[in-house]
Amino acid sequence: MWKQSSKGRAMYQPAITGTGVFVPPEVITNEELVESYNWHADWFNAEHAAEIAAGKVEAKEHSSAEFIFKASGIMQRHVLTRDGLMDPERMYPRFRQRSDDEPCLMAEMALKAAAEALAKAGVAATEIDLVICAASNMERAYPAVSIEIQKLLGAKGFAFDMMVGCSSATVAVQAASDMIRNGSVRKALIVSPEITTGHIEWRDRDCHFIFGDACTAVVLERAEAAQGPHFLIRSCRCATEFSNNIRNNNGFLRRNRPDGMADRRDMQFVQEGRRVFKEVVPLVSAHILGHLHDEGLEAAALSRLWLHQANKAMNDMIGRRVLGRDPRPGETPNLLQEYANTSSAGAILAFDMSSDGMEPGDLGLICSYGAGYSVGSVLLERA
Ligand code: CO8
Repeated sequence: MWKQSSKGRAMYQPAITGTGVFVPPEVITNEELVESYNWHADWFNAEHAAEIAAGKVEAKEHSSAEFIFKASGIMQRHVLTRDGLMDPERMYPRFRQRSDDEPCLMAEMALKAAAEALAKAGVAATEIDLVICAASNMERAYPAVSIEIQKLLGAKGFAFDMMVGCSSATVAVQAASDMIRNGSVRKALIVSPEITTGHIEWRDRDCHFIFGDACTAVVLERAEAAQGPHFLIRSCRCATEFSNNIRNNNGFLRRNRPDGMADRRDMQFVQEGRRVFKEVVPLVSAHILGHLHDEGLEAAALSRLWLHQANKAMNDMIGRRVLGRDPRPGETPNLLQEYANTSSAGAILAFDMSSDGMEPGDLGLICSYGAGYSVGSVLLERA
């Protein structure tokens, strides 16, 4: 299934032929999270009683499971490990040191999700000629995590890492599908191993509940090569607009700056949640409607809207703005209650877990949004 471009070169129809998910088995419920946080807050307040009394340090208030569910729709999160998180004097996960000869943690997660995606697509790892590791943070600067994954899989071609916050996976889908469309790549694998628990601030009640760990994988290839049910990639749209409202200052110049190695709050995830909510809802709604308009489609043509999993109220609102009515059950799948925000894995997780029952010709749209700001939408047609 190829056609000529205006310059006479072959163009191929890209398709998603397999997806896979790895979710770590350990879970922390809101109640457990709040219990450990409140324990930490009491310990902190006792430790700093004198400074708090002198007005030099702010006392920590208790968190609440009711607030968390009401504000976000989250009931629990899966985590790679609970070890360290429940220790009131530590409050961040403890991972074992790995030698350079072992797969890194992100690669290990990616291999698990990739195995499922490749099996569903009926593609051997050795047939892959592009690997993109697309995630909101990377375990190291170099060598690229994706190149390690390429080697562990026995894949060919080339690999690169991509960091666009929660939109990393959808931006990677645009990049890979464009390469497949123009023939420079035949089969691509996108993995999004998100170790969000490593970079949230568990000691801050404003955000300690938001994230969970997960990894997704997507296999893309020419539609004509698909061996089973698949989704044609009709088009992608990516947009970015700079904002400091979601920020993490940890980086390679840390050691070189005054106070850089201190346990500073801004070296973990920081956000102005309320502002993000207010600014991103109209941005994403307009982005989706613009994408559909460019395709000559009305929102009514969509049978599924797989949105980034950040906040249930936010997704309900985007669903209403895009569809012009309340979304019907299952139309904008919500996985937050079980998995929380898994950053760039979230929208792919929704697609993987809620695309059953679609008939050939049915349309759906994946849309991620997040830090940057960044937005990425992928219009799919069930083949
Ligand atoms: N328990 C009890 N009370 C609390 C808690 C808590 N845990 N937390 C805050 N409160 C209090 C606040 O202090 C505040 O009190 P007051 O009114 O006295 O000041 C009150 O509750 C209300 O607080 P907020 O205004 O913050 O509450 P909101 O209703 O706005 O809900 C949310 C907070 C849930 C964070 C909401 O604003 C939200 O979801 N915003 C959108 C966030 C978003 O979509 N972000 C983008 C996605 S994230 C992303 O892209 C990350 C990319 C990088 C990945 C990083 C991985 C780690």
